[in-house]
Amino acid sequence: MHAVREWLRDASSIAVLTGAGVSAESGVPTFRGGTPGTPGLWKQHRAEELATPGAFARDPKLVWEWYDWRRSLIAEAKPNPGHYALAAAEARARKFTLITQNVDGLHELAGSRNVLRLHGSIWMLRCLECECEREDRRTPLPEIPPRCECGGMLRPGVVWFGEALPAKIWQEAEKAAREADLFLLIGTSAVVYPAAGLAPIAKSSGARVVEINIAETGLSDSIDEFLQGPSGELLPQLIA
Ligand code: BV8
Ligand code: ZN
Repeated sequence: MHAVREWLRDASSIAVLTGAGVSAESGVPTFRGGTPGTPGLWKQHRAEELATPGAFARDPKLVWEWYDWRRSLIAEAKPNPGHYALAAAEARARKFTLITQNVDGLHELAGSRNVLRLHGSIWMLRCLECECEREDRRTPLPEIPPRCECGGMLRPGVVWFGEALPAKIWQEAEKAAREADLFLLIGTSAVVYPAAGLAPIAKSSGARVVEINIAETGLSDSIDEFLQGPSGELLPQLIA
């Protein structure tokens, strides 16, 4: 822990990848917690089945019920000390890029400025017809599935499995990982690609990689330092 605090202080360029684990202490259930009531397991459906274009084409109402349920959960969630610590670290660092897989918007709410949202935002809705995109924070949504003024059906502004990540955002994330001399991997099971590829990219470009998680992941034995514990507790200790 002490060494990592020094690395943080001396780093000239920091890149961070966060996953659902950083929002767990805000009461937003993780994807693969697997316990009933998490997005990973909702009404006997798994996230990987519902978060796909196929599921939406087959049953837009069911997929929207899942997102509406998650939106209502997230609307009640507040950023936790881990989110605030990352926002404070950004304010103090020379170069700091926060890359997140989360769609809950809690990093922005905690004051993080330079946030790359690899998988989009649960608050954005996009029209399948006219492709217009707007932020809509109403929970619950007035109608399911929600409709655009043009009559088209709206979809959640997130990246589903099998869909490409926004090209510009992915390029910026890759660049930040390559140029970082310190890379923090926080609260992610590191099973979803291409996001999970960022830590190895940073490592092979010469960065020190530090992982913060309550449990080991597939990347834990190929990084420089593994700090075991809840990010809401460890991050404030690291960044204070
Ligand atoms: C792509 C948005 C190609 C939606 C998400 C086979 C078939 C089809 C595809 C694939 C395949 N094999 C591989 C793929 C590629 C696929 C993939 O990686 N699949 C995995 C499952 C194997 N990837 C894709 O499809 C990507 N696109 O490849 O496109 C392409 C290219 C060009 C042109 C066309 C196509 C798109 C991936 C994006 C999917 N969308 N979400 C929504 O949110 O509804 S992914 C989803 O998983 C969430 O975004 C989530 O963030 C992400 C990753 O999960 P985690 O964040 O890691 O969360 P998880 O629950 O897994 O883990 C929580 C962690 O926190 C745990 O480690 C836990 O220990 C820890 N934790 C818990 N509490 C705490 C904590 N840590 C600290 N403190 C705590 N308190
Ligand atoms: Zn429209």
